[in-house]
Amino acid sequence: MAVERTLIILKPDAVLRGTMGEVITRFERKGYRLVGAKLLRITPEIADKHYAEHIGKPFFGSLVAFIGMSPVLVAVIEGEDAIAVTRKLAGATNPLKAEPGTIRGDFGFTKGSDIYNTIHASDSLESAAREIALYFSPDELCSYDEEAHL
Ligand code: IDP
Ligand code: MG
Repeated sequence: MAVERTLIILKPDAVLRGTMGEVITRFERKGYRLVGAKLLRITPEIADKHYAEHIGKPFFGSLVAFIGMSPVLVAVIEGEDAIAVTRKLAGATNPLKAEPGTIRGDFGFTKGSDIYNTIHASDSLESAAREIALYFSPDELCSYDEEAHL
């Protein structure tokens, strides 16, 4: 398995409910490293780029409103097989269907048809590269000294 980088976004429900630290802790416990992180607000313009594949879908308007309702924490996670494992740790898109023990299963909730699912995680090598470049310049990402890996 290769060492990969993937993008996560701790969505407004994590920021507003104060669960960011607990979510980040799960990645740290798993042995993954944070190689970049920043708070920013996802404007409709950024949302159009980030969620381009979903433009026109019935939930798109509520998704843009949700993702922009507060600042979010965008971060890059690095480690072995990080893209697939991060998706597994995140759990199913719908928090009511996500397994207990997953981030969305433990922290996510719904209100009617609105989904508050706590975390975004890139779904492939291509999306990870595209999404990391959308939020970070190369000099904002830190490499760890190989000898310092535990
Ligand atoms: P993913 O985040 O698990 O990859 P996607 O299908 O790519 O799921 O959808 C992107 C985001 O759009 C979801 O995380 C969720 O916030 C929102 N979303 C997806 N489907 C629905 C829906 O049916 N209703 C409301 N929001 C949705
Ligand atoms: Mg997706």
